[in-house]
Amino acid sequence: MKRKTLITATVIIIIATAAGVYAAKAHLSFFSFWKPIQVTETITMAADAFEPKEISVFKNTNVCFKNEDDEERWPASNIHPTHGIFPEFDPKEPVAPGDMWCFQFKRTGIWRFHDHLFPELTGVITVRGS
Ligand SMILES: [Cu+2]
Repeated sequence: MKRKTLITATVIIIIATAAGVYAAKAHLSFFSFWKPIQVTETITMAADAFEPKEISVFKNTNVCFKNEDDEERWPASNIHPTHGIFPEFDPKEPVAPGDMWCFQFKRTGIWRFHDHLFPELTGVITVRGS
């Protein structure tokens, strides 16, 4: 009897953990009080654009900018050249080809950005509360 109870409890814990992990990945609001996983999104800095150019994420998401260009790139908050709208959203230096720069968005809002070295390249990150 005790062994059966132990097995049942173990199965319930495994299912609950799996559901929690799935919920955290899928941003299900019911489980938003418990997010064991750091959610990360990647924006590729391709030769002529940010890909994707627009993303919507939940607060505290870590957004990584991966430089797949063969030149230095520099993602940063608008407005060019001062980046004053969200000054922390700025690596303050170029990102070398093949490197990546990540930033955790702790503030909700609609954050427009550009490439400081190629200001015509732009994008938008919408950060929602969880
Ligand atoms: Cu700039």
